[in-house]
Amino acid sequence: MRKNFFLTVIVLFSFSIAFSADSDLKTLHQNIQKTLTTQPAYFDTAQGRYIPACGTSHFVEFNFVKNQAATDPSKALGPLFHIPRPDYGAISEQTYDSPAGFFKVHFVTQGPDSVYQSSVDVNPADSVPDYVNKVADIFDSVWIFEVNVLGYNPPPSDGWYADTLNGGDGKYDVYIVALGSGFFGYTAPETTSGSPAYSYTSYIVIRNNYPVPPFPNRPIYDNVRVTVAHEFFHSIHFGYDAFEFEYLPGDPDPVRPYWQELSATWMEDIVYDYINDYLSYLPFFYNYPWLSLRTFSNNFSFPEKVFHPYASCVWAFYLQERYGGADIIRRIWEKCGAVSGFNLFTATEDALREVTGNVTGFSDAFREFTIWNYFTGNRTLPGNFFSEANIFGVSMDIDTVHSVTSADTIFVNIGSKPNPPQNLAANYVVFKPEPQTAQDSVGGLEMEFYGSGAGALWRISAIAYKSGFVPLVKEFAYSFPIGFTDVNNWASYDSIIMVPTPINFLTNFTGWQYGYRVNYDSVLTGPQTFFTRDTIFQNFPNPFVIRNTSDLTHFPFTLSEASNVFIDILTPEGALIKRMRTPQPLAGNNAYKIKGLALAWDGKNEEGQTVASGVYFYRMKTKHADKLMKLVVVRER
Ligand SMILES: [Ca+2]
Ligand SMILES: [Ca+2]
Ligand SMILES: [Ca+2]
Ligand SMILES: [Zn+2]
Repeated sequence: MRKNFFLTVIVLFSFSIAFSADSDLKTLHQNIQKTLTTQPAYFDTAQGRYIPACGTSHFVEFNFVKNQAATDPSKALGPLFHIPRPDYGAISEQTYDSPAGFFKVHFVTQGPDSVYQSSVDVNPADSVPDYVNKVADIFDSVWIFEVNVLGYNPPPSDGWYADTLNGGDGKYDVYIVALGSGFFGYTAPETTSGSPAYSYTSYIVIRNNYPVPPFPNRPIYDNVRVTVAHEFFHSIHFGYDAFEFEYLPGDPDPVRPYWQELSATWMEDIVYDYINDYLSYLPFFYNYPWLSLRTFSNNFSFPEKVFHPYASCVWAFYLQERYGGADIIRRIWEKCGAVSGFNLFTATEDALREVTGNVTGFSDAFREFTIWNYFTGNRTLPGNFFSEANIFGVSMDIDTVHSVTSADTIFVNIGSKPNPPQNLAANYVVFKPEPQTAQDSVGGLEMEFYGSGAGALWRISAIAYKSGFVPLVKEFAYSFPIGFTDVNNWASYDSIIMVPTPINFLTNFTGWQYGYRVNYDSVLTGPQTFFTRDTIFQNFPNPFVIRNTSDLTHFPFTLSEASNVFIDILTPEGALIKRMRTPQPLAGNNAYKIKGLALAWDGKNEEGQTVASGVYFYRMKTKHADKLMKLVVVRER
């Protein structure tokens, strides 16, 4: 109560002064409002489709500018300076509290902001348009998923600030309005929640309609679902740290919340695996392998930069699928929230070292990520790398393809690459072995790499790949400026791919040049094996959301030799719910990692009943592995 009173006084005080003291801020706010209500969707001619996005970054930047002004005494702007939320002008606003009680939905049934099918009120017939009911249900469902199931802190409540400013009460406010066709919706960070100071309250604005086009042609509520899953994750982000973005003073795009966008786009698919909206962004990653993970822009002259942060959701997918499930992303966000402002890279480093027993850090993970990215689209290798790689529709753009015979030496000077990789990006250079005789099919490739820039901190991979088989991956031994590796038995592979990546955090987005020398050597022979032991991975999707009787969760693994596979699903107390085993041994030296190959469970117990929502364990055994893992079941109503 005391906190309530104290903060309310500050709001009123700063509000009255700030209004006249900082007209710049008001102008900036008006410009953002204009952008959000008028900007059309970008039309991507290559894909032949419109690509709407999220408007949140505009308000992230606004909040940052506002906060800077607030700490400048000459601006006389208090930290609680308040910009009005969306309103509906002369049309009187209606509100609807979501059934689970988390949200207050603001809407109108007349005028330009009028909701989709505003006169349809049958399911339920409660004098609230069905669109509003459905939006509220989806918000409740997403809150339960992201907060209760995945374990994130709920966004801080705005209940303590003045009634005229907080939407009416402490419920989280959602405003349904007409937006420019460029936007699915946005989330606006608003005011410090007090503790810590960088934890912010927020509100969400979503569309009153999702017309096709420019929005994807699918049931309208699927467009609402991905929007809500994405935007509500932003409101969680602002609760952890409203300033968790890279800031590059003087840059045309100084505020770079790419981690918010990539993790929110990833979250869409964690909550609603079947919708796959993220696919439309992927060409802006895979066609531009040299662009840094830290790319961010609002300038549509460079659409690849505008959409790159959304497409970078693949980094979050990699972290999730490689390091034991969705928890790794929450761990990173929790660490981001422990330090005011941008600390993403140390947060990621620390989270990775925790979950791998200090074996893997950021640099190791990023190098491996560059390998996963090669095996996407038409290079998908079923059972390996991204579980949805086959639907990505794109594979990594290749810089150069060199054919190599035993007589050739491929030599490329430093400085000759048109698109060398920026930091946290890569190039893909392919060498095609072309042995001419039986004699020179024995032997392998000798590879040398020349790196420019001691600051590049190069990590260089070699992938030896025969189409359809699990690739052999090696890392070059590298000490600035020279690295080398060998690939034995070159005739065993269709291609040997060199993947150089500079893994540093310098505020320098010039590409790092490199060169190389590659030749055949007859002495490079010797056997290679792919799997030396069995590996059991996290089930996917996890959490396992059961909406339909056909929904399945999959249990991926690899086998070094032929083996039966056993799975027991258990309650947290250890009671057996369901036992599964393969009817006969599965082949060895194989990966069983994708839908159709991995073992699957429909969520039913031995009696054929779908189990209740909750945490379960599964024990999975193969000839050479035996592991107890956790899984979460969520039944949707
Ligand atoms: Ca409120
Ligand atoms: Ca999916
Ligand atoms: Ca932080
Ligand atoms: Zn977003």
